[in-house]
Amino acid sequence: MATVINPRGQQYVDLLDRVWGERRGLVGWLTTTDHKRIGIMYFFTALAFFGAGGVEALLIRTQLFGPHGHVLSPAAYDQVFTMHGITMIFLFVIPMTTGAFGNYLLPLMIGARDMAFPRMNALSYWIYLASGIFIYIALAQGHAPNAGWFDYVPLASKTYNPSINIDFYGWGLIFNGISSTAASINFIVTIFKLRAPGMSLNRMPLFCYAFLAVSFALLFALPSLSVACLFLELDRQLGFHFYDASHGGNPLLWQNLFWIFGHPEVYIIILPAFGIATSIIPAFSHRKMVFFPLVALAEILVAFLGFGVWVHHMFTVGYATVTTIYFAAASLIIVIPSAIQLFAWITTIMTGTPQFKTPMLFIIGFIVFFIIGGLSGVTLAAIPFDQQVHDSYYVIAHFHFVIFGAAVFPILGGMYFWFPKVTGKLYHEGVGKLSFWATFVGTLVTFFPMHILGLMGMVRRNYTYPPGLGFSTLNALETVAAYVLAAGLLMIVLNLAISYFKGPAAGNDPFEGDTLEWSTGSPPPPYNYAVIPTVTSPYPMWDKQDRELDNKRLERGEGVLALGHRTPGTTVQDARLDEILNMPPHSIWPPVTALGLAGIFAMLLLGHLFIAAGFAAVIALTLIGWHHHGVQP
Ligand code: HEM
Ligand SMILES: [Cu+2]
Repeated sequence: MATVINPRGQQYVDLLDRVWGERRGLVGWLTTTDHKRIGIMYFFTALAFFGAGGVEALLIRTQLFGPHGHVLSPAAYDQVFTMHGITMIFLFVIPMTTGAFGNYLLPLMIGARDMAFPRMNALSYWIYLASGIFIYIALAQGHAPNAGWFDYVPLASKTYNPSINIDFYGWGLIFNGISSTAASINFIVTIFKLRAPGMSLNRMPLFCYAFLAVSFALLFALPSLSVACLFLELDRQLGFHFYDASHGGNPLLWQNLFWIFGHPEVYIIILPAFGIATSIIPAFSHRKMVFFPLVALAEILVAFLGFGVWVHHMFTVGYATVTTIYFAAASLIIVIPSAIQLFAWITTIMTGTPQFKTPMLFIIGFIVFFIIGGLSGVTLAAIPFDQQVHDSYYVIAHFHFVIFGAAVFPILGGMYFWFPKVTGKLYHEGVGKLSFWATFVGTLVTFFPMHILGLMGMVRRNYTYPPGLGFSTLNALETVAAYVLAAGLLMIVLNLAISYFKGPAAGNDPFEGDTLEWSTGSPPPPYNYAVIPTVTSPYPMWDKQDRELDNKRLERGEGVLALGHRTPGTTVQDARLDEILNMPPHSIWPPVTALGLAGIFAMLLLGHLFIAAGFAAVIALTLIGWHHHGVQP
């Protein structure tokens, strides 16, 4: 909206700047409730955890470079691979997609001025940060969780793991889950109630459908993990017997509760990647996405069907075939909505005029890795084959192609794609392409040979292996490739960091995107849009007449809502104007509440239940202060 037509329009913009202007300095970031600033905080925090998870991955690979590695002791190795898994999944990939991309882009894409619950949004971030620090204090003390990211009992029980390691896992994940649950509620209400008037559900971008599916999946999956961890801590700290077979409990209860969460979790990881892909492909193919309604439906179906397959992680526990066969069939059915999306992406590219700039290259990489990971996934749904390769490197290969290849590549492509929007600068295209090829080749060579090692019998989670089993050459190759991959990732970060300071100006819409965020400034002003945008199709940015109409509306002061922190509330299906919502400005309550919660979990970890109750009282007081302000929470 940089192009203001007349002085009257400029007056409205000045007023909006005064009303929505952010506080400066550290206090400004500490008390912000602006979704863009919160998105940026999520981005750098998740990037730091990606760095930590990456260092852990390189430590693992260096230890496995050759037989009889001595980089890590067996005990240290257990902590490192466990922390690698926990970090990459709970502290990097989900906060990066939902926390950073979702937070920054979703309100912009639906034409809103903020998320529905701005202070709760800030709270989600501060809890995420606190829970990440909580878990990393364990590593700093040398007591990191060490029973793997799915933490099976009885290995994780007090009997076999008497120290505090597992308690950091149990309480840390419950703590972290509060952040994701609050964020999901925020996304669902924002998507259903804050879309710009006219953006009916059939005009909502596919990116938003992916985030709607993710939010519902998180909301329904997380309670299973939280209950599982609570039972674990009751067993460990208060001597209950939920998982203790010798006292009538059942260790398989943990596996079922964990994977009822765990499998939907993998779709929670990949669905935002689908959303990013559906944003980048139309822009660089210069055409609309084919089968739009089917792709939207497929995104939701993937999340829904993902709740019915969890036992495919447990084909070796001895369940009857009548049980496992259902889960095998259900796992194969999920291929259908995934394939619908795959063919829609490929058809859109092939029937458009594709331009292979860096963001698009990462999406091509994503499609290649999604196919490789998807195909190995199909083989793992075949029970007899799975029983052969369960817990081997074949499984490690499979999920790294889907989680790293298919989930992280769109994140990397998205970083390049929206960098100009967030910073107002262009990145270096040549270095961008180079960083893609290093990352692509590094990923392929790091993880593909793992299929072969798995078929040869190399099992996961072993800190070393003897010579003479034929594992050495492929492991050495994988380790070298992992360093090439790391170099590629570093090149991306450096390219964007240097371009932030030295890059040429990008303008509002350097890639001719189709969604609304490209219609406002780069970076967007704190109020996002001077005029709440007019929307008449799923491709609002390509509806030039509507964008011109908005300029005219600004001159007339229509839809400006400049009196206070305001954004329109609209009806769920047709997005007809329903009410004007008053949004809270900055607030100190979210970080204070998160600090109180950290106090509770620290005391639960140490077994000081009464002090934990004391912290709960403090939080009750902050919530009274929080609700004292009579505006949106
Ligand atoms: C950056 C490149 C990466 C490399 C080189 C890498 C390498 C590895 C290796 C070698 C293992 C097996 C350790 C063992 O079983 O002994 C592993 C496990 C794992 N990785 Fe990665 N990984 C990378 C990125 C990621 C990402 C991005 C994610 C998720 C978003 C991820 C999630 C996991 C999980 C969940 C495990 C299982 C840990 C466990 O057994 O508890 N990895 N990784
Ligand atoms: Cu699964």
